[in-house]
Amino acid sequence: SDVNTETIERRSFSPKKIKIFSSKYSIIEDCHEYQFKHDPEAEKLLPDIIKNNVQRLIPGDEKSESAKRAFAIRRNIGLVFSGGPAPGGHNVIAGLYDEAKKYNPESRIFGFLSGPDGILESKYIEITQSLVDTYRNMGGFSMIKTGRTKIDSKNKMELALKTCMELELDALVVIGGDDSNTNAAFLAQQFVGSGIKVIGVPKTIDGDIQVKTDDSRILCAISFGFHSAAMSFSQNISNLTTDAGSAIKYWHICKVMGRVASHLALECAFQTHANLTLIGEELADYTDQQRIEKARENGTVDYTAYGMTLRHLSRVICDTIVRRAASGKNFGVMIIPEGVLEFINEIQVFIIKLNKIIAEYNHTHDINFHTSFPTLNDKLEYLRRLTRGMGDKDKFPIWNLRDDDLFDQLPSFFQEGLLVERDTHGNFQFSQVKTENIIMDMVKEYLTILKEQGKYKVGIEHSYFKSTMQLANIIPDKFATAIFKDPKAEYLIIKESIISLKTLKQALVNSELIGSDDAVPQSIIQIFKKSDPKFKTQTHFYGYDGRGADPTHFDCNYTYNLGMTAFHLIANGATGQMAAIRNLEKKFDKWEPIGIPIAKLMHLEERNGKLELVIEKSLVDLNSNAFRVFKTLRDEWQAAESNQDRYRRPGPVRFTGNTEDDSPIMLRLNSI
Ligand code: FBP
Repeated sequence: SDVNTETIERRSFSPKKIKIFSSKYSIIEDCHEYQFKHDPEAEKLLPDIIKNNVQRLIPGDEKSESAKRAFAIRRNIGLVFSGGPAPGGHNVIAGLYDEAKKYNPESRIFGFLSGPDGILESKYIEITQSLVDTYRNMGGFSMIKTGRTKIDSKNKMELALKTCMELELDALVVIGGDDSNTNAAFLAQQFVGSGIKVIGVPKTIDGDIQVKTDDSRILCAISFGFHSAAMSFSQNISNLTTDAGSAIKYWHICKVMGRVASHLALECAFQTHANLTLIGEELADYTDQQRIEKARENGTVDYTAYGMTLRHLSRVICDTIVRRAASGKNFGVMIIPEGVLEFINEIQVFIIKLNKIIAEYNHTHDINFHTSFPTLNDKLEYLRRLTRGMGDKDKFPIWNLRDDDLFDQLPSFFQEGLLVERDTHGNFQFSQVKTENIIMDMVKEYLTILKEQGKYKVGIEHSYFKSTMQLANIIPDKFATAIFKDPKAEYLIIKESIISLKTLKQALVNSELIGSDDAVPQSIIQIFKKSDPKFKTQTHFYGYDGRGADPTHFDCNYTYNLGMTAFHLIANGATGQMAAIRNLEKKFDKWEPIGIPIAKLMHLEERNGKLELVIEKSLVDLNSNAFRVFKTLRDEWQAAESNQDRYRRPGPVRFTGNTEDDSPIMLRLNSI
């Protein structure tokens, strides 16, 4: 059969319901205590929804006739997935469907197919009970599929309105990330006259939709799908820590998704205690104090001293590798966030410049940049023409000889990566760039230098080495030499940076471990050979697999309640709001369904070379508890000075039982 027991159990699992959803009706209460500093541009572009407040759903009067009427209306509700899949999406549909049918079995729910294209092309299906039951608590967005089309032009807005009017929709629910919720706000504004409500739902495994008020009160701690993806990645990474410590010959390099923010990498670090985890936001925050001071003394500012360079990053990574090797561990597990390059100053400059060049080209020519210049060479030639003052140089003074020079030094696969087509929202597509190879190539280069300098050596197990050396030190020399010949030789090889058999012999003679006429004993040659490190890596990408994982218990409950929240917001007449659950970081009985005004979350951001009004992404906050705890513990996880690794086993993704953590570790730390 195609259906196993796990699937049957999943389908029959009933998520918990927040208490308010057991009351007969809900009403909306405006919460004026939550304020946001919004962008003035949002007032201009979204005048009808910018005044929305945060809304809390509270129990309504059970005897109220008007509430009874409002809830019992027969409604048509459309819903659409937008952007990358995220575990739990089907439960949003289930929550909305169950609630809509509960109040009026005649209500109809339509699912637009393949993302926003389904709205533009009027392609949809009616969601039925059996469809909902087939997909309850199941991962992916396969029920109605998804897509990344943006409804941005006047024409597309009109097409969207036409489809929704033809279907006589009362409301449209957009289940998507920051860009899709941005889209939801613009649709809500566009639909004002039609009476069709638009509600957003915060989805993305990247976890970068988090909403805080001006005074830092958390309204939405994380988007749905994050926990499941993090748990799925973590299980795989944890398996690799076991492999690394067993085979003792590989560094496993794990790139984890998160187009920009490093939340997933941080959560995986907490879940697995991998030896090294890079957090992009921290790299951007780095400052080179010496260079800053030097420039200050000269009365100048050295802009390159702010933020970490690629070269410096490779040094930081090498430091961990070398230190672990010195205590006998020439293996380990490293987590690299997919979007790390976004935080490297020199790369970010390239991305912005190339975004502008490509956007300008598309704007001034009838043909798309990538169609005009299909191969990498064509593209490079075009850039060179700009620097030589040919082509459209006047229009693109931003690309100069220095850029050309620096760009030339990059490996061609990376040049190609930097020139890949932007997505429909104008985002750079990091998932298509082999970030891990760029970084690891530089690491390998530097390790070779360190090896030549005798600084990268494999020591023997730390505790053994330490205890025998301690013993050797307290035993009189003449006995020590006889008894501890090998450890002493080892000590020489490691600490005295012996890098060739010739210098080894000299060092042994100088330390009187052998006579000048003696041959170097085989046992010592073996130690020397063992200490000669080979840096071997295996790279892995954890992304699409976690996006397609089944939802965790946390995400099953979270998304089902989000679906119900979306219905109650609609029933109460809300529009331009994002359904959310407050207190997610606390125990379930504290969860509270709310609506968040999307327009107030907007700011101006560079997209496709222009400034656009979009929802601000939430990045890892370096002052958060979670990051501070990570900083305190990461040295222990690196285990450079001990032979005991501190790996943690998070176990598999589950939706029931006691083995899975209740919620992301990051969330629990931030709520302390
Ligand atoms: P959303 O923001 O749409 O949820 O997508 C996030 C993500 O999973 C990123 O982590 C990743 O960079 C990107 O999607 C990959 O997208 P694509 O499916 O277009 O390759």
